[in-house]
Amino acid sequence: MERPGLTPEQHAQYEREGVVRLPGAVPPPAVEAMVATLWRRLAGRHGIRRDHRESWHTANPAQLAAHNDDFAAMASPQVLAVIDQLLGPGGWKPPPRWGLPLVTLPGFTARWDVPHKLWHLDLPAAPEPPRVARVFLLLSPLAAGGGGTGYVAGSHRVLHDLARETGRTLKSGDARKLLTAREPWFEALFTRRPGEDRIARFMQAGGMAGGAPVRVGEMTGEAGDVYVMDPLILHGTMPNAAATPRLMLTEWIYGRDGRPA
Ligand SMILES: O=C(O)CCC(=O)C(=O)O
Repeated sequence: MERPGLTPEQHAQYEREGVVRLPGAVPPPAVEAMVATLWRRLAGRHGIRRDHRESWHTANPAQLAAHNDDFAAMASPQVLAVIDQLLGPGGWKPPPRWGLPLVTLPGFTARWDVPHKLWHLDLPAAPEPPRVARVFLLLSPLAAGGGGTGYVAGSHRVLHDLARETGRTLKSGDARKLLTAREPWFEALFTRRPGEDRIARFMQAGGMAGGAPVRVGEMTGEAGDVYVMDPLILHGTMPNAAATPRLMLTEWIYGRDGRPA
């Protein structure tokens, strides 16, 4: 069976913005099975139960990884085809296990806003960009403000150019410092100013940095949607101001000549 990768339009969006959504990339039965597994893990490790809201005692339950294949179904034929397209068939290493859970329970945030902290890179921006594909799977439907991963579309181009121009390898903190010093839009993003409408400024209007359009986005959509993200996209955990849990999985896929940070 032919496995569809990114369409030319999706590929262009990935290059331009650094993030692209693949609607329904993982089929519903696989998603439902992984949701059930994740709730079992939440119950086993934290006593957090799906049907018992009083047990939702922390916003971001941690230590949800496991060394098993519980979430291998996130590597659907379409996801594998996209990774082949980005890193070359046979040009990447299957991760030791698929799917690190990302959970944000509701009830800890009254009002959603664009955070000024938390923005980071997981891998350094180097003059030679890392050969890594980053995927996120939505296990629950996510509306705006529902805790989907936040990202700065276009930031990969700014960081790539900065790393090339300075000839430096920029770890997350260095990248933030350089962006703060050089790019007023990022300086404003990283600073909280009382009374400012940050959603209007950073998500609706967006801005320019280093000649590239930049804008904050949230991963929203339906359960089964997958987002593919360039590894040099600045991103972070967002608050969940919805009434339902944010359930996602993420994975890093390294090219054969790529190195983990
Ligand atoms: O919690 C999230 O949505 C983002 C997590 C994150 O920053 C990461 O996996 O690197």
